[in-house]
Amino acid sequence: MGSKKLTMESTLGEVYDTPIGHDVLKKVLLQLGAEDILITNPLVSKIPVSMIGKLTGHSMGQGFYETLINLCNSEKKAYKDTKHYYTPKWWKEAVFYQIYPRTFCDSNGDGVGDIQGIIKRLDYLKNLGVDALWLSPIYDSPNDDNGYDIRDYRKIMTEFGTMEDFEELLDKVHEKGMRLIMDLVVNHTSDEHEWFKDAISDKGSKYRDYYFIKENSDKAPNNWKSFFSGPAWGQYGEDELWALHLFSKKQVDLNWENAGLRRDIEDMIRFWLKKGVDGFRMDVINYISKGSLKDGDETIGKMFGFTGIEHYLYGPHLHEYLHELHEEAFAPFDAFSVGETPGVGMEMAKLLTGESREEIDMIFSFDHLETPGHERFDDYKYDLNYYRNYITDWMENYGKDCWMSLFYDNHDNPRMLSKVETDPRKQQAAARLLAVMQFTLRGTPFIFQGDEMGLRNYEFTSMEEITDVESKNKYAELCGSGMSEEKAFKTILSGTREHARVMMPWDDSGISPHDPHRKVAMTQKADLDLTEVYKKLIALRKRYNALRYGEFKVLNKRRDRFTYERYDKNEKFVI
Ligand code: ISL
Ligand code: CA
Repeated sequence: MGSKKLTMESTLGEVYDTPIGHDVLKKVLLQLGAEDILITNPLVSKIPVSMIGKLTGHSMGQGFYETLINLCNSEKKAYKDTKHYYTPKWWKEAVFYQIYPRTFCDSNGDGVGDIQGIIKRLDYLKNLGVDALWLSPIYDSPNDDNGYDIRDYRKIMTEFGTMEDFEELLDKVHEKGMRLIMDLVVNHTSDEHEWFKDAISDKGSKYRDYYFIKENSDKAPNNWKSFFSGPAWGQYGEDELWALHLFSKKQVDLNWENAGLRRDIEDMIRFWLKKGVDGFRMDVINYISKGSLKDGDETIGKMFGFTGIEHYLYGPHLHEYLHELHEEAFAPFDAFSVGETPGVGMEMAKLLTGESREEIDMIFSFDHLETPGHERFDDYKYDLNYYRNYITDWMENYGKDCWMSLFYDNHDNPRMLSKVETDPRKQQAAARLLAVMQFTLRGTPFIFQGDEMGLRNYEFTSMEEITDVESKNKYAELCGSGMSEEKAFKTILSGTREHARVMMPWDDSGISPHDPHRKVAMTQKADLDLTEVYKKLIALRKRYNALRYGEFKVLNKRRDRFTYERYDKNEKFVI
């Protein structure tokens, strides 16, 4: 791959040859609903960058090209895969299970899931074949974003229990030979965190520089947009100072350029690792390095929905900060890390997870969650031919230095099964198909709570049933822009994260008697329970090396077909 400096006159092929150019162009095509054949086509690859607009039928501003070229020049060398085998690691062999504690299991009937509820279900999880648990945040929080707005990193959320409950959970998990990872939310804190309170009220506070705080003025410091609607700047405190919040107004972004902040974060991570936690899932970790606070390019903003994103999606110090975290916090404990990295493509992923880079172990890539040209709030049927192409690309090209995660669902998305197949008569087959791929492809499977019970989307009937801040803000925004309430609600229904946050339908005690959605989930489980299928597939994966570390070869990928081989020296599976 090229190493000369790119300019506006460089060709698309040259851009595509740089790791960032590769990922950005792929993402642009995905967003536009086009195929990447376009770029690999020899004719197209000779076209200069400044012609992309013509090629795609979109008019791009000058800023778009400049940003693209600058990003490409910031990282010209692709990651080189040097290995011929996969280094064995426990987390490559493990099956993970994500728990969203609020709706997993309620042990005391107050309507909120809790830590004792999780303890109650450990035998169930062990039995399923699960090796490791990922808990969505359980820290003290005012719950503007259900715990992703942390008020105190070293305290347990009162509704979920106490530190003793947590230690009991951790002990029991370990006693059963399982592992536990926590959620690490360090791109932002709650605006109720002590650091922020101090920072906003006291000009001389050392914490003022822990955030992006700017003097009061009539205009926000830049045009960046929040992921949860509206501008990414809010005004806080008596002096109405501006502070950056990429997510809700109560989630203020931390300034990672401040070395004191980085030391405090490392210290907090070690606090949990000393307790025996086995690692972390790192929330939006690729957003932590904010390059400059310059205005975002409007074309990029329109295309991706979030103006400003090019300044922090893959910021200038990202690798440096991750390596530092690795050295200071993770490595001494041999702890595991998986980064949540929205917008990161395969080449960037290699640079983040390549073994010799010593940054993070694995990432969650999200490009398979919607088919090209669609976004989460569209109502459409997912075409699995796209997933087949996507996953084949990763299987063939991610390399032996890197390892991927395999998942369809999490707490931020509607259920994949509902997207893939809406005909109830075919859902059983579709669910099995998804499961077979998840446990026989190469990578670490992450089950999201309820996948194994065949849970699907929930037919919410009004906005009153929707509690999620993202959906509520988006609804208000849509209605504010002139959309009818009915249409706005339909849009929310297609994409709301609430689908994944319905109380789990346990069929004995441990269910919230107050939960209005429970009945539906119980019916869904009753007609599509997959726990036995999951058990068998997990057991198979555990038994055969070929299914874990084996090679992958596509046999048939004609339309609506996907046949592949997994094999090693001794074993061979045709799937
Ligand atoms: O980037 C996005 C839109 O393209 C979002 O999907 C965003 O990356 C995602 O919502 C980030 O999720 C994580 O951080 C959020 C939290 O609300 C989510 O629950 C969490 O998984 C803020 O902490
Ligand atoms: Ca409870």
